[in-house]
Amino acid sequence: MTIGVFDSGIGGLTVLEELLRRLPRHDYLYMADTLHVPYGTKPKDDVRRFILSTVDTMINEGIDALVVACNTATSIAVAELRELYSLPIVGMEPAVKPAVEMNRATGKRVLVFATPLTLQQPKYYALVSRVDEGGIVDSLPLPELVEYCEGLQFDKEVMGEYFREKLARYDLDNYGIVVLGCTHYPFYTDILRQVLPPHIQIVNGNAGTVKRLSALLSRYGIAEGRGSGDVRFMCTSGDPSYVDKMQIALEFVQESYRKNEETL
Ligand code: DGN
Repeated sequence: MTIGVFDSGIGGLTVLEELLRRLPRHDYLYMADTLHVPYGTKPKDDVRRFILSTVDTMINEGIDALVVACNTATSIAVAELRELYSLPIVGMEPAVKPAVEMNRATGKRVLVFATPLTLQQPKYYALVSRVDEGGIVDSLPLPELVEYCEGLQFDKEVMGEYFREKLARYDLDNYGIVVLGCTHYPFYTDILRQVLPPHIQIVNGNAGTVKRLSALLSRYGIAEGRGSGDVRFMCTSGDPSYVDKMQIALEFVQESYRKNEETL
């Protein structure tokens, strides 16, 4: 039983880390669409084509379930993928609903970070209008962040400055939660922790996705894994140095999780 995990680049590794921790008895194929990363700043129709072609390659590799570990790809193509393939498929959803619920008692606002393409999609509008009765959700596109992440730019000074600039126009006292609505962004949880006031919680949708996958596998009768958490890495450009980079990046996420259990 192999679970396919797909992203434009290394972002989905933050989801893979959660999968390996929660569902260690499955094996994994991790696929990055390195020919086309980043997705979040490209035209929707192009991104849709890239997604369909990359998932097709993964299906041909023999996956038994698919995790679309990319918010941008989910908002554009998850419905179409479910029509095309009969295997269990789960996608990402920015954790707006739990954030709104968590903030109800405090009366503070919620700030969602995501790619421009995710924030422009009807799926995102539908989600916010469904859960944000009090009008407390604000959204901030971070168009540069995926490329910083792909370039392994994790310098505290450089990235701290980047976030401070993006947040300069917000009165952060009014906010209680920041939602990371792109799977690349949890790489920056530690840096954001230094930039944001201590009362602001940082949440992402990774645990929710893994829970939905677990439930879906049970429904398909394939919850019982017989694997051992093996991971095979692939990328659409076939570049072996990118495979090395994915391995290093996964170790980075696993190490951050161990250091900082409550926020990743
Ligand atoms: N990890 C993708 C996401 O969650 O939206 C990034 C998309 C992109 O390539 N910009």
